[in-house]
Amino acid sequence: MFGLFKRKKKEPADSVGTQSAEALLPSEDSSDAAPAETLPETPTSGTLASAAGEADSPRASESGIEAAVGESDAILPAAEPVAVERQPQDAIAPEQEPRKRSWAERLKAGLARTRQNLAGLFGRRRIDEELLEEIETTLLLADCGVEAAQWLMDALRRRIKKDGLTDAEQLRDVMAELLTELLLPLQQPLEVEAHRPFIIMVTGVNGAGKTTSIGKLAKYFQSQGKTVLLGAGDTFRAAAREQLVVWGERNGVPVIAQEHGDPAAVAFDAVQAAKARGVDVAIIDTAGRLPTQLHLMEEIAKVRRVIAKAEPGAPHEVLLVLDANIGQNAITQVEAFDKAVGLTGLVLTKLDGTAKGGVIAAIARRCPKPVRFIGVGEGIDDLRPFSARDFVEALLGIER
Ligand SMILES: Nc1nc2c(ncn2[C@@H]2O[C@H](COP(=O)(O)OP(=O)(O)OP(=O)(O)O)[C@@H](O)[C@H]2O)c(=O)[nH]1
Ligand SMILES: [Mg+2]
Repeated sequence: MFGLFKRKKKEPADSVGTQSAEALLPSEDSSDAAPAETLPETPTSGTLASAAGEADSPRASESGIEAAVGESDAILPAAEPVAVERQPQDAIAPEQEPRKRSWAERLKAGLARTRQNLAGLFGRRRIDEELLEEIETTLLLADCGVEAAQWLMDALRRRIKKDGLTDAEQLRDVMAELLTELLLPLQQPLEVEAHRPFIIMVTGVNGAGKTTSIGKLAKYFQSQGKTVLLGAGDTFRAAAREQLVVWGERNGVPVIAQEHGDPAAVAFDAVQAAKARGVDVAIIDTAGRLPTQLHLMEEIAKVRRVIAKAEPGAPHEVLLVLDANIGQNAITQVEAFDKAVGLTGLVLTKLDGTAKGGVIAAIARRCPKPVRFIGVGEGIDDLRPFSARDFVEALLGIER
């Protein structure tokens, strides 16, 4: 993966707006995905305006969209070579570990910090007010947010009273039960049977893991016997298109892209192609954007409207990809993207890293949306449907 980004940086800009877009996208790297509020206002507001201007060009206008689609200049079937030089294997090779850790091991490793903090509290000691305060602090430090921490503590106190609990060791199972109760409503697997093609639009801030998740989703749906098509709706950077094309090749699925398109036109093309080819699932990538970049939020709302023009009722799923490491900023992102595009589900990525895991509880209390998938790595198989029970077990270190 890293190699891909290294190369991307060396490439000359080869599409309209690439340079300005590079300037406005703060980082591709997850670790740099700063919280929206803390990012300085971009010094490139001039280039931002020009990027937005392109998106609003007559070519992209909703009235002119049919004409624009007719001009589509690149429909890239899976095996077809593309103009850009790359080495797909190198670019998206998963970790070269002798034995790759299992899914559960990686999730557990990712949540280790929170688990260890909680484990220290559920040891041999009596339940008292001091312990309860420590548990609450640990929940807050684990990104649960005030509402979820409060909800869990109230429920915990009720259970202690009701069941007459005295020993801290008894609290681990109670906490597991309460957390599962809190998270279970978010466990709603994505069903793609209802429509054909089933159109998925993928949104999120820069570097959240959208494109990587799309690559993994393509594999996931194929493993379910579905045919898949991808739409390269991140038209800001040529490298973004290339990245999706590589994932398309890796999965052996077609990628709809345009050399000089705008996001709405590409999305329209992708839907049309999905209908014409009779594929089961079309997944449309979009460029990363911050909720504070209002014109870009408007642009993505337009992409959604154009998809609906191409196929009434679509998109059938609007996913927000969230980096699990961003803490309470996740709430801001869910609310902002929901307002702009009407979210129907979330993908939580990077749970294999330093994520504390509690953010999912915060989402459950503050802005509940189905968590369709969670990601625990950069490899093609590192995405799974969210299971509240598995997640809680990994978080609390419960073996079954
Ligand atoms: N460890 C880990 N890394 C991930 C995961 N998902 C994505 N990444 C990495 O995060 C980085 C950004 O991923 P992308 O898929 O390019 O993110 P994006 O949201 O498409 O980024 P932009 O298009 O630039 O907005 C890449 O280095 C990915 O390999 C995950 O679940 N775990
Ligand atoms: Mg991307």
